[in-house]
Amino acid sequence: MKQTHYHTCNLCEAMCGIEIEHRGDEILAIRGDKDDPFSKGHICPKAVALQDLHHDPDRLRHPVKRTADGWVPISWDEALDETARRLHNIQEVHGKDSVALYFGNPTAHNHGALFTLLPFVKALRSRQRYSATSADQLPHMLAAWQLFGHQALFPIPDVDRTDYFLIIGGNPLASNGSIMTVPDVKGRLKAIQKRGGKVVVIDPRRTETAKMADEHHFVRPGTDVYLLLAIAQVLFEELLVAPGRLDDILDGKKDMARLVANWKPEKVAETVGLPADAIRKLARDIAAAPRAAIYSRVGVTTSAHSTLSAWLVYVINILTGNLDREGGVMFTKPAFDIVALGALSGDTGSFDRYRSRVHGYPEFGGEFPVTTLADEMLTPGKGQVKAFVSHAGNPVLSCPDGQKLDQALNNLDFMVSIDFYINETTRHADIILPPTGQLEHAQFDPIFQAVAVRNVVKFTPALVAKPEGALHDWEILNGLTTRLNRLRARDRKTRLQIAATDRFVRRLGDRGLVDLGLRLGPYGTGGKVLDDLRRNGLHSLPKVAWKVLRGERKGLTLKKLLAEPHGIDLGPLEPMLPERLFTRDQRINLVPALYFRALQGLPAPKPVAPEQMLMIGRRHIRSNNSWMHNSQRLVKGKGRCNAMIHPDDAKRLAVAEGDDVVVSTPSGTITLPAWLCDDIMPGVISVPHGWGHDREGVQLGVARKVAGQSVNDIIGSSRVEAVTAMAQLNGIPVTVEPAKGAKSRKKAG
Ligand SMILES: Nc1nc2c(c(=O)[nH]1)N[C@H]1C(S)=C(S)[C@@H](COP(=O)(O)OP(=O)(O)OC[C@H]3O[C@@H](n4cnc5c(=O)[nH]c(N)nc54)[C@H](O)[C@@H]3O)O[C@H]1N2
Ligand SMILES: Nc1nc2c(c(=O)[nH]1)N[C@H]1C(S)=C(S)[C@@H](COP(=O)(O)OP(=O)(O)OC[C@H]3O[C@@H](n4cnc5c(=O)[nH]c(N)nc54)[C@H](O)[C@@H]3O)O[C@H]1N2
Ligand code: SF4
Ligand SMILES: [Mo]
Repeated sequence: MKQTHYHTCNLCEAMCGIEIEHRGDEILAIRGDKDDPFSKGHICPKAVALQDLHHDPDRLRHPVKRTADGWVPISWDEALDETARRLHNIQEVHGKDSVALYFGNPTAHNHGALFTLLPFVKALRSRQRYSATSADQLPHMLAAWQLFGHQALFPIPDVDRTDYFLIIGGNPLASNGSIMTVPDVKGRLKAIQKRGGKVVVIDPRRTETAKMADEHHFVRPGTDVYLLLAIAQVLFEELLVAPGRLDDILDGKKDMARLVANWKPEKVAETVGLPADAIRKLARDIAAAPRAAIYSRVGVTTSAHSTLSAWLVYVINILTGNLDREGGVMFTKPAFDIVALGALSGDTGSFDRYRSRVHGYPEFGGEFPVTTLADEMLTPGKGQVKAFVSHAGNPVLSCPDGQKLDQALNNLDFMVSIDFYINETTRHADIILPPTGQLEHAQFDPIFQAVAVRNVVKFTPALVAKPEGALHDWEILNGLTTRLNRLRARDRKTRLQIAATDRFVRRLGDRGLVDLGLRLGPYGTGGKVLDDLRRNGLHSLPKVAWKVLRGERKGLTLKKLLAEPHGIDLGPLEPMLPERLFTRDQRINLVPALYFRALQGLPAPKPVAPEQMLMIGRRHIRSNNSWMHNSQRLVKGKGRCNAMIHPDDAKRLAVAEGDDVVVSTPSGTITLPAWLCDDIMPGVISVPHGWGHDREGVQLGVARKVAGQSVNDIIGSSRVEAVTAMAQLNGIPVTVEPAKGAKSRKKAG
């Protein structure tokens, strides 16, 4: 029988509602859900490819173990028991920190994994924790923590009401938005223009977003910090600073004025690549706009000086009165309030409480930056990493010096991956624990609902019942946690407690946890309970949980949410300050000491030598980091793993369209076809990441054929950001040469 199921696409951050027509397990069509109050029918080509994931013959459906004869299927009990035992034994011999963990991007899109990840981390008690955070949004989190007191309290552009939207280092038309959940971003940008507002883009490439913008300015990669300092300088010099309502809770305005006083536009213009007048005009336009939102993303946070740049963007919003006002940047009020719930455990953020063994890099939020992951495995001595757990990640392709990590993973005593593909990273595992696929589990987005441009909430059940013998991510993680804790328990009482917790989690399930979170949230009825929990500590949660779940049903509950298969719109963003601040005094200090020091260490701007090529990344609407290349419908057509280069540079280097070029850094070389295009700033080349699938043992039939090269094989891990040591993935100095002889097999484009 033909059926219709409503779901939420979880491939990127936009949370588009989809309508799936299916006959049992067979998917007949995937369309946008017109009745989803948030996405209103919008989808991108990736949603349609969800069926390819669902039916993909390469997707693992049972645990596998590596043997001399290749991968063999094993039972869940065997897989979980052996994994826990080996991790435990290695920690017994080599210490807690001998096991490293890495959580990848899709972890954030899987509520079950998010709920069970912390207990698992706690069970391992290793300081060797890593995630895609340090290749992505760490600078935003650091700034949110320092300014607003909570690392997950992000100011979100109020796109639907702004008059002036300045996008720095983001390309939402390709990425569909990030730390800004905004389905149909194109439609929403057009709406800004229609109501007389302006969209302005600052990017070294005339991107898809730049092309529809009212203004686009090229910027030299890695120089945003100078541009932002100059904008702030103009605001002070021309008396355009007007924080408005927030002035009463602001500290450090005078310090800020002093700090930027020397950064006149003339001082930075040549380095940044923008005339001083254009910089002044930007500052004046931001100040003059009735409501402006200034937004920065990956191009800024994974470039040089990302700590300072991310902070300055928030500061400029504050100085111009655009923080927490309609049409500016605002705080979302999510139904499942992960921000408040996170603060319950006292965990609002941390930095540099301890340092990494090999390079002495600072911890952030309990994690080390991925720039040291391979070296912690390769460098002998006390504390060397001997075992590795990866969850929903592919660090061999996504982290700098990928080829080094590729080798390091070969030399481990044990590795386990929780993933449904045998990819460039998981091929090194001893055991792979595959969770259910995107349509086999329910979908709820505690993170992305909390950064959405409207207050929205939605829960969608799985399309199909969990296949026989399959486990969800949360069941796998909980299974490992329980086993690890059991192995460590010294007495009967502890063992009984472990069993009770395990029963609690399994009985509650991911649904129960969502229900609990909704009831405790601002639209539920559990606000008072939340206060109690805050006072009494999280350990009282299991007791409190049952009480809340059996209690009143007036506010929002999962049951009510399930009755609305298209989701519920909870209205536009609302001013939330100062109440929402997590700073001790509920005030905002514009210049926390960390930034003051960082600014003292900022090198003077210097123009780049004309022959120096700088490499940046590029995202494409039909791709998703490293893992959607096994869908024929997404990779078909012209190859996309190529080097975009300006025709002037190509001429100087004697490179023609489609020629193979060799791109090199001290870390290595890759060879890929050139795509001549004047959308890129002269002196800059752009190469996408997440390719390079033709390695031995990778079991991705379609991806292997399109293969490409991994740009992270030549992005070194020693170029780190000065404050946080996080990865620098954009603005990499490279040498570009025509490959000798051979023409590329595939034409670029
Ligand atoms: N289709 C698709 N969507 C995705 C993803 C994907 O891989 N594919 N990935 C998802 C993930 S994990 C994330 S984090 C988000 C990222 O979302 P975005 O941040 O919007 O991602 P990008 O498209 O990489 O945009 C970064 C832009 O920064 C520019 N840039 C590079 N260097 C600099 C610089 O020094 N200064 C300035 N001003 N700009 C610079 C680049 O040219 C690029 O246009 O996208 C998510 N959505
Ligand atoms: N040069 C360069 N490097 C970059 C970037 C860049 O712009 N340029 N961007 C960086 C950014 S922003 C990010 S976020 C990282 C991403 O880097 P990673 O998170 O390391 O890599 P992904 O490609 O997202 O890998 C996702 C893996 O998760 C698996 N997976 C998918 N869904 C699930 C699930 O529900 N459960 C489980 N258990 N597994 C699942 C997939 O099979 C795949 O193997 O890359 C970073 N690397
Ligand atoms: S923009 Fe595309 S990938 Fe992102 S949620 Fe919507 S349909 Fe899915
Ligand atoms: Mo990301």
